[in-house]
Amino acid sequence: MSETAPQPTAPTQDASLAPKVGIIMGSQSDWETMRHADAILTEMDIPHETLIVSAHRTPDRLAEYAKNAAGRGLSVIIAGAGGAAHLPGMCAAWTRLPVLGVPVESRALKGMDSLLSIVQMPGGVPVGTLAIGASGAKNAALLATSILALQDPELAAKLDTWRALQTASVANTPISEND
Ligand code: RP5
Repeated sequence: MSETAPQPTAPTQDASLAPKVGIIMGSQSDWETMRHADAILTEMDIPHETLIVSAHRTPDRLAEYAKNAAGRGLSVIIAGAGGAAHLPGMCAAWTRLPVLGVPVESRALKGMDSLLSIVQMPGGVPVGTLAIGASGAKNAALLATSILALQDPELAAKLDTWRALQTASVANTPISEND
């Protein structure tokens, strides 16, 4: 998938290729953060789609997307937004699917506004909130992978391998800049 712009996944007749995870974001400007979720899902060979869906600029698009998500076969939605970031919460209001919220780092408040907007959901409509920025986007995709792996032994093995490689990549001792 392109590193520069989110693209909707083309409709497919093959059920195994139908998207299982939806990555939505409030604006094109969120792609720089959300592409890290896209990269992990691509690495895990998880069929997914990436779309711009704004809670306030395209409210009808959001309602239609979230209401139809479960029926279209999606299992998890990752929603990234910045500022007054109501996208994940509003998405969760329209669907029973797990919604993972990624606070995008805002210019004015460094993402604290995004984080608090997403994490402080009133009881009854949960959003699983990740860290601000690229780490949050990456972890949202890894968490989505974990959720899907509960029902998919092959994916579970792939995730175990991914984690083992990560562990193996950590050096025992730091390298001095003078070496
Ligand atoms: C939010 O407003 C988006 O999620 C984005 O993080 C923020 C700024 O959007 P742009 O003004 O860059 O389109 O809706």
